[in-house]
Amino acid sequence: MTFKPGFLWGGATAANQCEGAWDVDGKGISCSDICTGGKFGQSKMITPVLQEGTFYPSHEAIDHFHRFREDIALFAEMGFKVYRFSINWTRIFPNGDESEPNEAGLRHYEEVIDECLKYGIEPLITLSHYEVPFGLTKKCNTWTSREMIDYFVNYCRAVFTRYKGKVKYYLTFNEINCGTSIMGAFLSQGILNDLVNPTPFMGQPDLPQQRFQGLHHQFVASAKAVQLAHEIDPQVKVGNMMIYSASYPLTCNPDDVLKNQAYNHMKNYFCSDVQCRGYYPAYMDRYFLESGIQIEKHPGDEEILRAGKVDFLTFSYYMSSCQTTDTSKQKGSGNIIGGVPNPYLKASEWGWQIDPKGLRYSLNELYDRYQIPLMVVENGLGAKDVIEEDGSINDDYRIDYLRQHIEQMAEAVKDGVDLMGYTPWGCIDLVSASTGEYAKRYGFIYVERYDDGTGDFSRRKKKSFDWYKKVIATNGEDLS
Ligand code: BGP
Repeated sequence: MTFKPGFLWGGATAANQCEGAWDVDGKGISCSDICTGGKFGQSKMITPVLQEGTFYPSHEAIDHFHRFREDIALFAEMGFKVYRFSINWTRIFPNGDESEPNEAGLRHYEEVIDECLKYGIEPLITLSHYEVPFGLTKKCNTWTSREMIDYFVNYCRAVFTRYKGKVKYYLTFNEINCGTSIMGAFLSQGILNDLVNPTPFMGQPDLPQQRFQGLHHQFVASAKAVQLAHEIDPQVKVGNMMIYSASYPLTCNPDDVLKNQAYNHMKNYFCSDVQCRGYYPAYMDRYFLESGIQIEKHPGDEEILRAGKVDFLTFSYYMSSCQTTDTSKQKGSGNIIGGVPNPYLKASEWGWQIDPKGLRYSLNELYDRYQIPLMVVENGLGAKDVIEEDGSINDDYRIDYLRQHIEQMAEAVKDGVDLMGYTPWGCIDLVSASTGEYAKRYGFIYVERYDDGTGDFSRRKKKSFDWYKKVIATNGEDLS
């Protein structure tokens, strides 16, 4: 058997993309709640003042808040061993800075956790998944400010204390290294410099000084959360989470090789180096110096980082790209990762280049670098699904994608990688993080909800549902 006994097979979601119920039970507004819908090639908008009559996908999402029992029952039917979901910070602390938590919010997630445990499903909780309280954007421009560390730790304390004994696995910040890119300023860190006018999601003027200072505050907050979790419950394991996109030099020209190394340092390794090793990597000094970025660190921060190293490393893996200094090469059309296309790979409809072998390569690179357990907590194919006349959804393209990635995970395990589990993204259809669409579907379960706001939220199994059930039942041996 390739995958170890107890391998954590499951699926992943995020609160803002599936829950809806955006203002129920005292929930505050989160940054995702002020984003309109969009589509590939047409950016969603950030509207600091909510507009009457505008469609905000997160407000109802797929109504998982009210239907979590039905959804978890379906996950259990597939045999999930783990369900990765996030807690929406604004359900617990509506504005983000209150001293006491909102009991209704805590109770809701307790019910979700209990529902998982009822089926023997391990909850894996992301503490912050693109859901920064908008109240904190208004108060202190979120992670640009050091105050955020205390707000986050206070929130974590409420969560760790309440779910002690029930939850064994937490992740601090979803795709924390998104903050090394322009897109991460608002999506990941909640930074917004114009609180009046609507701004295109990808069009906010970029201030790298803010993002990198924000990352420093997140590193310290994450390290404090790791220590706090261990203090409250020594059984708990806390991981980091990053977006990992394998990157190759386009040619063996040493210029391309060096450019690729610099890309990897910045995008793929900077954050995990800090969170797994407990200190800043030397290569960032030169970048900061040459970019005029000054990170304000407080006395004691270095000790905190060292003492708050993560127990395991998790990452999302969707695609890969190439780097070159040849300016005649066209950039890829994918909307998240830069770089130029790899001529050996095909892309999804959204321009994400599909590269299963890159997952094996990535797992080996990461395990060799950090020597701690790894988990793939997002992977999947965003695609348009069609309901046939007989009601079936034959998503063979998704099965092929997942099969090829699982095959490569198995190779990586044989290579010696310590892999804990696998939670494909959007195990139930939900709202896209980058484009705000429903049309980009990832799930084993189809949700009748569409970009024009129609649909009755009903659920139906896709062909991939039974396929994944078999994969789990055979612990990844039968991928046919
Ligand atoms: C990751 C995010 C998820 C998720 C996924 C797919 O970046 O952590 O929240 O949405 O990507 O991306 P998208 O929804 O843009 O297709």
